[in-house]
Amino acid sequence: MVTIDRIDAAILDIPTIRGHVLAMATMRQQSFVLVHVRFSDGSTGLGEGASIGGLSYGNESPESILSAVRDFIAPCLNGLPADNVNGAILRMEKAVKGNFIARAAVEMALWDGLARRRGLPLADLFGGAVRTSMPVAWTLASGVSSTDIEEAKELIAAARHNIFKLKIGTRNVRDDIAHVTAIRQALGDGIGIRVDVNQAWSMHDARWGTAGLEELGAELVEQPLSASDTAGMAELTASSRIAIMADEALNGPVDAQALACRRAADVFAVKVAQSGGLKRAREVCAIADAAGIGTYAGTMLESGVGTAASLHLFATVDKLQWGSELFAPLLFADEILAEPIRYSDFAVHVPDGPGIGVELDPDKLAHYRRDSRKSSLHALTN
Ligand code: MUC
Ligand code: MG
Repeated sequence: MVTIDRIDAAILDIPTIRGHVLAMATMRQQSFVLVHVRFSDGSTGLGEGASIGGLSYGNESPESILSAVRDFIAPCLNGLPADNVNGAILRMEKAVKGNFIARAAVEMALWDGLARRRGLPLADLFGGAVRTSMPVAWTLASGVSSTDIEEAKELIAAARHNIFKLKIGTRNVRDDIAHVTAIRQALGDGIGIRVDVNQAWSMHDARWGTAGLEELGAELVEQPLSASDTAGMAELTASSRIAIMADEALNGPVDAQALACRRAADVFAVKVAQSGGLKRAREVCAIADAAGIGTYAGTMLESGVGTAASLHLFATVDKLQWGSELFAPLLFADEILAEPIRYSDFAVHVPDGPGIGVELDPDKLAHYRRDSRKSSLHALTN
């Protein structure tokens, strides 16, 4: 029987191509935790966990993810049967509460290892892909309207993106609406405009904001209110023509069920990391589907490793009415994969298997790695 032999993890810090201005933080770099699992037959699996803006987005940081993986998850999984990913998930959920991103990173590496041993794309472990590519939005978040417009025009001309998510919530509502209007007018019809408020609005702001956004033809507002304000989200969903999307409020199937019961969103931003893993993200999609809520493949701004795993999972879901925002590898100043994920024709393409279908570039790994512990570095590159 093949067993889980060793789990290593390391933080990589990679600069972004420009400041990424979100309501709660401005990112100038992203920090990913890469997880490498070695199995007793010599096979390996790769996973990733990323948070956004340190602890300003949620309750996990790169450092907490690293510690959870190394100090708590690895010891409870070592020696378990490698092919029983469901068993490992239960063991992790029993031993480690919360820490969804950390658990998801390890689970990803277990699925990747299993798929590689079987010589299959990871999507096949979830019943097979029903799509080989998906629409991919880009986030405009330079903080300056004219820079965002220039950036969007270049991306449209390159046939890379025709859906844009605008990060708002740092200004007052009136100025935010002026910012979205300027971009909408400059880009014209036929271009999808969505906004992400990252919880920055009060209910009063949201009433004005959603009305203004409806008027200018935006399609969707993501997490306008605090993640804890389910009643407010339900009220907005009932009263707005523009779609209301839950993001930070959605941490796995239990939240999905609660939001669906209260009809507190039109759309779920389903994130593998935030859901607690690929399997639980698939369950979130099933709840959305059963409740008539649309799905959107979200990101925690992962590198190509986490992005590839998400692509495999979202390739298998029946419906993906709002496409994806699996663009993050393009937000970083450098590529850590040996072969980058392909973006063309306004879509992102699912990498071919086995496993997640991508490999790390060992030189990039060595370059961006935060610590210099050679033992882990060796394990991550072999
Ligand atoms: C978020 O809140 O959705 C996703 C895309 C992006 O630019 O930021 C993330 C976080
Ligand atoms: Mg969001």
